[in-house]
Amino acid sequence: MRTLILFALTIVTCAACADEPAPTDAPDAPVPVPLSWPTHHPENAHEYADSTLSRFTKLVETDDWRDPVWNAQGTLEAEHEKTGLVFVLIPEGEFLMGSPENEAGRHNDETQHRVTVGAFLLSKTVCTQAAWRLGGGGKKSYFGNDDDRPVEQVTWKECDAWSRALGLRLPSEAEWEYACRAGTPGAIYSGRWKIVGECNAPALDPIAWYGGNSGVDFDHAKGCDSSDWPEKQYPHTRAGTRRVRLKLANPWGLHDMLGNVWEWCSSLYRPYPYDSADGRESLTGSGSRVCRGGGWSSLAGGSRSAFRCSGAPVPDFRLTYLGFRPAASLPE
Ligand SMILES: [Ca+2]
Repeated sequence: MRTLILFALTIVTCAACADEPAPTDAPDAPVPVPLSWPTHHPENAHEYADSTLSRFTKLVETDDWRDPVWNAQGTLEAEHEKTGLVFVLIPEGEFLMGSPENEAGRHNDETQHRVTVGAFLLSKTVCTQAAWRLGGGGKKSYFGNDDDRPVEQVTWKECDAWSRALGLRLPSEAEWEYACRAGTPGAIYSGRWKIVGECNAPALDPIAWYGGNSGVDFDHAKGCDSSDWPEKQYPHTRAGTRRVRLKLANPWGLHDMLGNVWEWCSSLYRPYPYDSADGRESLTGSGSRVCRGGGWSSLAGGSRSAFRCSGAPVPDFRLTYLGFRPAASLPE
């Protein structure tokens, strides 16, 4: 994997977000336990299938989950007890995976095709150092001793094992891209996608820490020398990971999908079309696993929703700009 990977992200800011859940109508049917979240959608909330809502209810009634609420983006979320990570309920749906041939920064392994994704949960942030420790993980991060920074220098096997021990899992690359896009068709989930320089795509700045801005007001003693990075959006000389949630969330409430650290996916890297049944989701299969989203040292072109990083051999691959974001399945 190149140290600098080009990607551009588009962030969508959420308009007209509800400050708090709208009043809910009193349900007529008996409710098994007191629910703290409305069973009717507040204004601007996302539409979930009734079956998804009932499976989410079943999930948050277990001891492993707490505090379900509608968030400011109109999606449901709940906290995972053992790690303190908050997960967003990602609605089921279909999307166009990949990128159009005229997208700036595009690679030829991004052929567009339609993919259907079932409802699942995905952490609002990448796994932090605090969550990694709470979940039983050992000391790993180069940019360590900061609870709110991403865990990094973690291998795919470590992330997979850590997740499954906690009832979680890694997302597939289809789930990851679907959640990253959050309904947006463009290169990134914010504004207009334009690459001005190798490390300069202005629309990334509100949503992502990438090579163009990751050293601005850098706040960790172990910064890496960024003085010779090309065509930076802002001048900086030391860079590294940044605390999570400092940039705007995507339309479903997920932070740092683009930038900060790359994120391991469950999938083996194979050509499109994506097919979850063709062996690429085998947890024991050999080959490179996909990582997504770009990191703090990425070029603008590498920070796009559709970008696939394939240069990640398993099992020993670990980098200071590679972490992960756990997912969870809904109960049947
Ligand atoms: Ca990321």
